Amino acid sequence: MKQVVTVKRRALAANEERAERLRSRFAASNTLVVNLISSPGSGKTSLLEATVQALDSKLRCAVIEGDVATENDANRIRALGVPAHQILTSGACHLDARLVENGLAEGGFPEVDILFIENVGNLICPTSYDLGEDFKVVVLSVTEGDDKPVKYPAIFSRAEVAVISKSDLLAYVPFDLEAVKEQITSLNPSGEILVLSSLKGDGVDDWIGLLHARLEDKRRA
Ligand SMILES: Nc1nc2c(ncn2[C@@H]2O[C@H](COP(=O)(O)OP(=O)(O)OP(=O)(O)O)[C@@H](O)[C@H]2O)c(=O)[nH]1
Ligand SMILES: [Mg+2]
Repeated sequence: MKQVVTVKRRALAANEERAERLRSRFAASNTLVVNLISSPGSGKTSLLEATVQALDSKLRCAVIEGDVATENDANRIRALGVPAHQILTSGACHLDARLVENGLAEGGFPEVDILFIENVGNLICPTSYDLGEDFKVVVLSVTEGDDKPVKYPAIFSRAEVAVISKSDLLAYVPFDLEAVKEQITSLNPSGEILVLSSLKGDGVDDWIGLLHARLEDKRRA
C-alpha cells in the first residue's frame, strides 16, 4: 500500500513539473486555458459547441478532447470550423500534462486566445492532474442528482467555476438548485456558479462574459 502511495506521489510530482512548463508556455502566448471536468454525459462537448458559436469570431479558439475511445467529440468541434485534437488515453480515466504537451505538438495549433481542454468523463480522476490550465470548470447536469457536490467534494472544491447544466430539464427532475448552490459555496466560497442550458441557450451569455473577463484579466496580468 505504502509503495502504491509513493508511486502515485512521484507521478503527480512529475505531472506538476510538466504542468508548470505548459503554464509558462501559455503565459508567453497569452492563451487562456480552461480544463472542463464532469461525469460522462453532463454536457461538456455541448457547452463547447454552444461556446464556440457564441464567442466573438475575432477570438481564436482550439479544443483538446480527452476520451478513452472514439474521435466523436473532436469531430463535433471540427464541424463548427474550430481546430480540435483528440487524445485517446488507452483506458486512462484522466488527461495528464504529458498527454496535453504531446497533443499540442500533434494538433499543430497556431497560437490561440482560448484553449479548451475537455477532460475524460469522470468526476474523480481528473481532479488531481494539473494540465497547466488557468482554471478548472466542473460541469454538473441537473439530471445527475442534487447530492453530487458533497459526494465528490474534491473537484467542487478545486474548480473555480461550477456550471450547472441542462437547466431546461429542471422542471422535469427532482433537483434542489438552491441546495446544490449552497453545497458548492460551502466547498468553495470564492468559486463562481453558473446555471445554463447549452441546448436552449439560457445562461450561455453569462458563461461567455466570464470567459471574456478571465481573458482580459490574463492579458492585464
Ligand atoms: N436537455 C438538454 N440536453 C443536453 C444539454 N446539453 C447536453 N445535452 C445532452 O446530453 C447528452 C450528453 O451531452 P455531451 O455534450 O455529449 O456530454 P459530455 O459531457 O461531452 O459527454 P462525454 O464526453 O461522453 O463525457 C447529449 O445527448 C446532449 O444532447 C442541455 O443543455 N439540455
Ligand atoms: Mg464530450
